[in-house]
Amino acid sequence: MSRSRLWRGGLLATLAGESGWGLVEDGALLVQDGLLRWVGPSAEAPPADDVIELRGALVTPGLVDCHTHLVYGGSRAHEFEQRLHGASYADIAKAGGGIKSTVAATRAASEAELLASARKRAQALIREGVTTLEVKSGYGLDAATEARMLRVARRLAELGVDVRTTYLAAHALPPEAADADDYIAAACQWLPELHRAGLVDAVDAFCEHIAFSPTQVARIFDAARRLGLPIKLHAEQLSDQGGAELAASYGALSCDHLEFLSPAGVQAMARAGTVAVLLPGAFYALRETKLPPVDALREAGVPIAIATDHNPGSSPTLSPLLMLNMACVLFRLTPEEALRGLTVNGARALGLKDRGQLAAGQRADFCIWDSEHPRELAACFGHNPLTKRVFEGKQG
Ligand code: DI6
Ligand code: FE
Repeated sequence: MSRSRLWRGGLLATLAGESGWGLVEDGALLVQDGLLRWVGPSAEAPPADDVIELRGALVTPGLVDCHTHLVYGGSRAHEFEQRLHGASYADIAKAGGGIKSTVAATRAASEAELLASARKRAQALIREGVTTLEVKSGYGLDAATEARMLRVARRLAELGVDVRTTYLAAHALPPEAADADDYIAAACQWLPELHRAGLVDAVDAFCEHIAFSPTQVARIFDAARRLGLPIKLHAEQLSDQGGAELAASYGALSCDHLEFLSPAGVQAMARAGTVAVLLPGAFYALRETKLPPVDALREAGVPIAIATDHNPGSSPTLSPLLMLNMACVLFRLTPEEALRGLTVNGARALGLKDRGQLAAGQRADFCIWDSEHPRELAACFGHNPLTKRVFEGKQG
């Protein structure tokens, strides 16, 4: 057993239970072997080998960014200008820009180049308190480049962040593919080897009129199911394709985006225990006007997560803290729902139960902030009050 360490005298936002901040004033955390061993009032804390005084600082669980496309080559800032001149995201995609242009740049990039650019992005997320990070493939769209992306994603763990990888070969039709069904068949064939190499934690797809149909997505899900891999889905971002119902029928961990989610989709997700991952960065950057059905999700008891969706096109943000603010201002989440979305429910969207709350038995991944109350994290924007980030019990 390693030395135990007590962090004492902080304002803990434990997020314990299903709702509420779970505040503990003058609270303490006992850490040993990378885990929280005890959480409660400082006055009742057990003895420890070392003691660190928090001096009233706010402590929250480490942030979980459960949806990113962090590994890619090139830049799409010119598309930002095109959209400001009136072109839509779908127009740009149909004209061969969008995801396809990032595919060309990613295929042209070496593994070292992809790693160097992805490390900088991951470091930006880490500076705002991210301790668990999901990264999707999907800019390779051939076996070799999808594998390269996933290897690079895995290596980001060297920065001191827990990385979950998601196979998203069903993101767009690659330029050399003549037929979408044939491409999906190929993408299903690449998966077992990537899985054997330990590169895949979950499988995702883009179900949309500019991407793949529910029937095509179901084939990818079947391939995932044969390997026992959990599934996720980019669903109802630009239109209602019934993707959420399909994903729920496979027991999906999450459906993500969801602006066009139908009442039937909400019910299907509630029955399956599927998490709704809302992505305010993409909503904002694409100047969307149709809001995800937050009230219906709440009423049905669907857990809500939020994430950056960092990607070079529709959500080029590297600020999870800004997503807290946007989730409240744009989607009308409460600050508490937003923080739960970026911690415990983000973890749930990845199938992880060992993080996202400050409680005995959870991983010792937490953030110390120069803030007086957790609601300040959502109210404030363009400012980072993180003073310390603890990952697996160690200060970064
Ligand atoms: N939806 C998204 O938000 C990303 N992929 C997707 O299917 C955007 C990907 C991109 O524009 O590069
Ligand atoms: Fe995405």
